[in-house]
Amino acid sequence: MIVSFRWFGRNDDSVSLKHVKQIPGIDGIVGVLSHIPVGEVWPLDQILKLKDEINSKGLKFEVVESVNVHEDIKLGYPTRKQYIENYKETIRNLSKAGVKVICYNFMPVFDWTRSDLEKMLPDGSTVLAYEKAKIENIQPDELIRSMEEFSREYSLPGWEKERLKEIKSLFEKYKQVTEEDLFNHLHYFLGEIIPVAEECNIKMALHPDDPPWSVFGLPRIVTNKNNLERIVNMVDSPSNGLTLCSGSLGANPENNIPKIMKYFSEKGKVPFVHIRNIKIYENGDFVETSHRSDDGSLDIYDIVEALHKAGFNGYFRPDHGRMIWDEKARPGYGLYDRALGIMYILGIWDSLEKQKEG
Ligand SMILES: [Mn+2]
Repeated sequence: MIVSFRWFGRNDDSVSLKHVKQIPGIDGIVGVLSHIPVGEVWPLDQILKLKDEINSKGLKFEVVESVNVHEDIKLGYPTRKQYIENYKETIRNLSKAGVKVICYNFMPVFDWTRSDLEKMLPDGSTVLAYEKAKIENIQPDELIRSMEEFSREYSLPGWEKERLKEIKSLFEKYKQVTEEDLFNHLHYFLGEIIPVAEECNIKMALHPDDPPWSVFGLPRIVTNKNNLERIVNMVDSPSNGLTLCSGSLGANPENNIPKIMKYFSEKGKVPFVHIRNIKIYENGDFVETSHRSDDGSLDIYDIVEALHKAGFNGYFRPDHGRMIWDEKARPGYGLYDRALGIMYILGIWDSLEKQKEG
């Protein structure tokens, strides 16, 4: 298991690479060029600059998250052709810089969705939270305003302003799009990009929808084991893989996360894993928690054990963390709790390794 840490770049992150390097067991950075508009090619010189900066601190740069997919591709518009060509070019450029895994998602309009970015837990920490009633009763543009208000000065990944300005017309466009249409558009996209990724020795890793159900009536398909299976079978290639994210898939209690992790890892379809715990309430609301199994509804021990049993040797990162010890950071992406998460997961992993030897 290769330990990595998401970092948004020196101008868009409160955490320094120097501090990341001090996390025990850390191997590399999950990087991004967040200022490149969705649909445009990531320029090689900028990728190489980022790589040099990361490498100069003794960290590797082998995973990227996210190269976002233009809405015209998800909508299946004829204009997708150019955006897909651009995407291929980005894959080629990333491979020239030594990147091995690209995490992406296929969620219409909204990336991850929460009702609250600073929900206080009983221990006084704050976390991202999802209250169903709040989401059902809020208009999308109100949600965007409140997300912006709480995002501090940082850009929110997947909530690019230029895209969200056109929110109303996007909703109109998706009215015609069924889940089956979305599957077809994903299939077309994979058919185009996976051969390029394969040539470049890059593994594409599709992230599940977060949360794994429809929000605001938009279609969502990356939500459960059956759909994941359908997607990895669309194009049969080692480059057509998944980012299995415990906290995203796990928000639906019907998704058995250890089983899903083991099943797809054994098939060789999991180049990248996100580990996060959440506490799910009776009514389906959830809050993010510390990684510890006792603190949430997911058994992180079982999840790590499932990966260990499957011989998982891909990249992992702690997903979100709580905001603790008065840290001021991008919601979900402080240093302290994510570092604690890594230590918890490595503690489990190391003891499993010892048991194997013993
Ligand atoms: Mn995730």
